[in-house]
Amino acid sequence: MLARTDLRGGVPSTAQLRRALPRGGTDVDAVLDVVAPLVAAVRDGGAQAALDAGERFDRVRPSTVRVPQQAVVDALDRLDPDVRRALTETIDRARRVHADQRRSSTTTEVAPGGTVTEKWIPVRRVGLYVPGGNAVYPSSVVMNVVPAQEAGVRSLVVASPPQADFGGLPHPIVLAACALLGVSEVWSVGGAQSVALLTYGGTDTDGTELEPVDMITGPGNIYVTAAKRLCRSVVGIDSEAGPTEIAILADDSADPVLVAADLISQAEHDVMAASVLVTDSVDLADAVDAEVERQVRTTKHGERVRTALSGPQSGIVLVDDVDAGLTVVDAYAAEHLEIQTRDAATVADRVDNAGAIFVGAYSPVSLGDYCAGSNHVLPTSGSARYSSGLSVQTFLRGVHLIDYDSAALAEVAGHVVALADAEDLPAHGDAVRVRQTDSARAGSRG
Ligand code: HSO
Ligand code: ZN
Repeated sequence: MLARTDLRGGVPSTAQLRRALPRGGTDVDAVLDVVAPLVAAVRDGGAQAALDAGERFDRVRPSTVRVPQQAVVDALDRLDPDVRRALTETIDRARRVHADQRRSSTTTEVAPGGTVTEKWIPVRRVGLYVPGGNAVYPSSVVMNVVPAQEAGVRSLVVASPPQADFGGLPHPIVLAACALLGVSEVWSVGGAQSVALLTYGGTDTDGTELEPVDMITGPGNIYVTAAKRLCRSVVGIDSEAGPTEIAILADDSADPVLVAADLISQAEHDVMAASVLVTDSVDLADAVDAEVERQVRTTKHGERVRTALSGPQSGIVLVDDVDAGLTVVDAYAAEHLEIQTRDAATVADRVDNAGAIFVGAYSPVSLGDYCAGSNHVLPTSGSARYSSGLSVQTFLRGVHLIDYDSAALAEVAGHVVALADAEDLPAHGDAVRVRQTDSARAGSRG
């Protein structure tokens, strides 16, 4: 089922690797024409336009966008106790990891009397999108909300698609997760219209104001991603999330049963999901192939998994050795990378590009999806080469405070003037020079 790419006999260049490696990806550009008028309609028509779009595309129309507080409380009351305990543990672990990411401000005395302080200020209001679709994702509520809260974001709204089966409210497990996290503002709106409404705000059907946000995070389908691309000049966005990916770097010490299970686990998300094994062992490749066939027969979403694993985005890459494998996984820059080799921690330490790295046989991606304490909103489609997963940092802005006294300014004034003149911007130099004359300073004080 898994196609093979044979890279034995020397590691190709990064450019060749990028062409040779299996990779799918969605064509967001292709839906921009459909999404742009929808975003414009919601910008101009607010909540009514968003609800109209939901009714047209998803055939469900909640009476208000804002979910009544009582519905959020009720959802938690009805939550299965096992799921409640699991979510509580997930939240607790995620909080511990994300609390450690908080940054304190730094002050550098650049010269006597001249300091630059970098202060970290949380984004004021954030919209967190939680998709519906193939699965419900209360875990994604946790992964979006916890870093925002730990960063000190004071105003948070969770938006998730209305479900016809639940009276036009988002899925009850999503609502229950919001309640557990102390999130009281939830909007029942999904898809591209959700991103547009978060961006521009509007007035709800009962007259309540729906305040626009400053930043939107969270993964969604191709329409959500297109809307994020269109709205990103007005709001901040975390990233354009593509289908989920797992790459596994394994040698002959790996257990094919575990490797196959992990490849299947992420393929379960989506027919476009990518599962890639990179190995220097043909025996392991053969064993994993056989194991995948065996396990797919009994897994619940077998059809979806089969489609994902046999797509061009999935496969097995054969390499000469683990060193060559490291070059391959760095070029691929997977959202999730598992290291199932001898001395896995040392090998993991040599990886440059991955959204998250799972070390050894007992750290599967599923653990990170739910309960490791790490974040599962991670860079996809190779963007791990230059970006990171969601963290406290996502929700903070570093602002410089520049505080020089007159002596400190005088000391460096000549350099400012020289650079201003070199750039033919003499008024810049004058703004410093004018502070150097006693009369000007006395005048400004008087
Ligand atoms: N693997 C997904 C996250 C997820 N898995 C949510 C299960 N639920 C993307 O990192
Ligand atoms: Zn997952």
